[in-house]
Amino acid sequence: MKVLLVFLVFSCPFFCICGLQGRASEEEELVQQVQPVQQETYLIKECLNNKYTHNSCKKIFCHPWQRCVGGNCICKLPYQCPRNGTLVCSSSGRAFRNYCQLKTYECQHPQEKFLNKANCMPAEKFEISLDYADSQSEGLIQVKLVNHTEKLFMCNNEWSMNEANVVCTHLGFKTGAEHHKKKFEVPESALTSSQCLHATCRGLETSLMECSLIKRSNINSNQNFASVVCHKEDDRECSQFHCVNKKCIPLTETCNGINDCGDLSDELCCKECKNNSFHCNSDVCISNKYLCNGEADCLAGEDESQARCGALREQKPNPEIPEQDVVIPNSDTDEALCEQKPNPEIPEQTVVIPNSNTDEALCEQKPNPEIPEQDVVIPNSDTDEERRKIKSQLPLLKCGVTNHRITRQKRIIGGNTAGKGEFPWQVAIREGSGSVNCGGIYIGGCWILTAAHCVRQSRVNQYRIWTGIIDTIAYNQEIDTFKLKQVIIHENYNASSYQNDIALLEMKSNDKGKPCSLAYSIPACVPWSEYLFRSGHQCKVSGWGLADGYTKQFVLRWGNIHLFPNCSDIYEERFFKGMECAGTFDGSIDSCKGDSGGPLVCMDSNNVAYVWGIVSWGENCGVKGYPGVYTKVASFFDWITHHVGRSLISQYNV
Ligand code: 4AZ
Repeated sequence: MKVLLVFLVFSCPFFCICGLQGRASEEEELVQQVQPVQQETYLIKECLNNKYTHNSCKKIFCHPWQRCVGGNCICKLPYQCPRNGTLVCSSSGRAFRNYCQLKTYECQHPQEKFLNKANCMPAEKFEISLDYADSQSEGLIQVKLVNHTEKLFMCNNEWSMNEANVVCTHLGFKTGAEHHKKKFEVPESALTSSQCLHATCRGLETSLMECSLIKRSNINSNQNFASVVCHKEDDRECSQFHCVNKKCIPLTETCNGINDCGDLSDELCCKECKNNSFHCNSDVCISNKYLCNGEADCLAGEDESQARCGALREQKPNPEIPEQDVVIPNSDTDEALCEQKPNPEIPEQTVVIPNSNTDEALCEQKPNPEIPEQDVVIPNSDTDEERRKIKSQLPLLKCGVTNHRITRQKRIIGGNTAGKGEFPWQVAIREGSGSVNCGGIYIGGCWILTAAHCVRQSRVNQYRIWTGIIDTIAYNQEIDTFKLKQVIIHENYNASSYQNDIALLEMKSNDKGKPCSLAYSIPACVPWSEYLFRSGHQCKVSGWGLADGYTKQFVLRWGNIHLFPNCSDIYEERFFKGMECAGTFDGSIDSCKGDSGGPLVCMDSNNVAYVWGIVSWGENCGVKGYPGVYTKVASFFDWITHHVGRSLISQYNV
């Protein structure tokens, strides 16, 4: 995408604003600069049209106090949060059972921000102010902590757009910060403080108190304090990168793993990532400090894969706290208190400073023994751990995991013979006592996913679903058979073009009154986002369809094939949105007649299987240059949830 870099620079140009205090100057004024023409190679234009933000669960995981509905993270109600957790207090002194409940309340009452963990104490305020500037939307940041009289400047080292966005959001600037550094004229006398407050935020917190805060000695950093210019909403022209929240940021700041926009929109549509940030398969850039931190940020978990993190996990104690950091005592009473409850992780001379918390919470703090002397962790801030805890308490759907490792046996077309339990989501659809005419995929409850061209509503009573089956001839006791309650064919299925070739079959329970119990089946997970897997990814197709030489098969077979790019170039006007191509370049492995309705599953980094495709059609079978065509299940996630219910198939974001 070619972009003309003739742009208006507001205030001081972005690249020249730096942290040291100095004189506010003419640079503040609107200046026009002509920059060389630059080719923007990082952004994906079609993706940008979707206007994805930090609330788009097709691109990111929702916060644990949110749910994903129709592709958007929306706030839960307090009762939908886990019940237990640490008590928290809001900025107006209201107590909440836990952090999740406060955050759900904050959604409806934006003024009600997080103040601290533990019980609420008589109102003592936490204050942030912007000082030493003419405008109220910018300045040096000063903070007064609860139970502290003095005001502290924020430390400037490691001060990034993440922290600046949180300060501005906290102060009521909805779109966060415009710049995270700017020169301000500050009298020498104001700069006497030998301490500063160091913040580490993820960037999407709404209160600075949610960030991890450490009081640091500022001796070595040369009185260098953090400043900010908050973004005021306006309708200025933007010839650089236009964030979804209308902020205008330099193109150079996109796809760098830093949330410059404040709504993440500069990081969600990236072909590649700059500055060593990590590129998720979903084309999202994440900061490399989130790699191997025990929490998946990429949809398919590749930032936490065993292959990437296996060795690292053994070496890395805590990725967030720098090596030389230690916690320091400040009062004798606190020290005495915690001495009674020795914590093996706190070195002898260290104690944590209390603010308005209970003694217990005080001693519960587990500071890192490596925080440098004179530095003090502000307890009851840093909700990241709390957020992770809540996340771990959310219900987790069991799907896509097999009890068996898939074996590689000799010989679908060019594939292998499946072993028992290797494809526990695979089902066979039979008409009466006839042979298997189509495959299907068990997705949980009483529900089977298949191709619309496999079934007719009028034959609902004739169909039988066979589960736990490998050999279609030899019936054994491990096979469960089910009659159908209903056949739901996609309302826009087109029998001549095979558009929307998808259907749901609801089985009748085999045990009266009880839900379907399938002894030998495990559901495949249903992908909630088209961005979970991309072209090139290797997936597995399985079925009882014709094999090499168009020969009939009785034992389940499977093959490794990969997702194809540019399928519309191959099948031209026959290819539609909601279809996906997969195969091998030489056509040696392919699905064929009889495999229809069956699964194409793709594995995420934890080897969890997602039903990515439903076998639909293709130009014959095994023909070089003509991969099989599959119904792209992720495109029908909302349709599926509408019929089967969200809770049954939502693996995350519930
Ligand atoms: C079929 O007729 C069919 N090679 C299924 C898959 C493919 C072709 C035909 C893909 O059911």
